[in-house]
Amino acid sequence: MSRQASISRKTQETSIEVSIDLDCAPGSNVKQVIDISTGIGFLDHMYTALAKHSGMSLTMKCKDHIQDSAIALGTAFKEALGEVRGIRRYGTGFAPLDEALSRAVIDICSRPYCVTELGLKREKLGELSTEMIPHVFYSFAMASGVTLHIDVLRGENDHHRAESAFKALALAIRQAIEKTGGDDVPSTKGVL
Ligand SMILES: [Mn+2]
Repeated sequence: MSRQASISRKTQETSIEVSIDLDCAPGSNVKQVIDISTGIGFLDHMYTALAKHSGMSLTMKCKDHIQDSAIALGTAFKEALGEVRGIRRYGTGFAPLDEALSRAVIDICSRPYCVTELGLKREKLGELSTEMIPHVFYSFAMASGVTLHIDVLRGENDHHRAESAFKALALAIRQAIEKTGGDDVPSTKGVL
């Protein structure tokens, strides 16, 4: 069973296309393809890091609607994952980038929640308003239905802090979506 999804949203204000394939990590025999174009270079850089290190193929075309891009990504992620069955469910990722270190913890549980402590001080990173970064994580969590905690534990440089946060999330996702080889629902309730 391939874990893929494509989302296309067109309104008078926005046009977004997202395609995702969750099983493109090295060794999977599927070539990982990443092609992100949001109109904001720094955001493209962050989404590219997220896709690369989570082992996904991800193509995303949108313009100027940062929040919508994160919602579309979350929606596509949830759709690609399908029923939460035969995966690890919980994932933890730690990622350094030079002096910065971040921790991300994810629970794929259909209980959307997001807590972030990023400690970003600059107003902008490239053309991206820094205040949008926690909003991207929040929107992704709400749309995908995951519980997400992301903390930047230390770091001086805001570019490094932000990028390590996205990479930590990538590693957490990669672990959480890993197939167990079984077919069980990873919950005492028997449903997620
Ligand atoms: Mn960078």
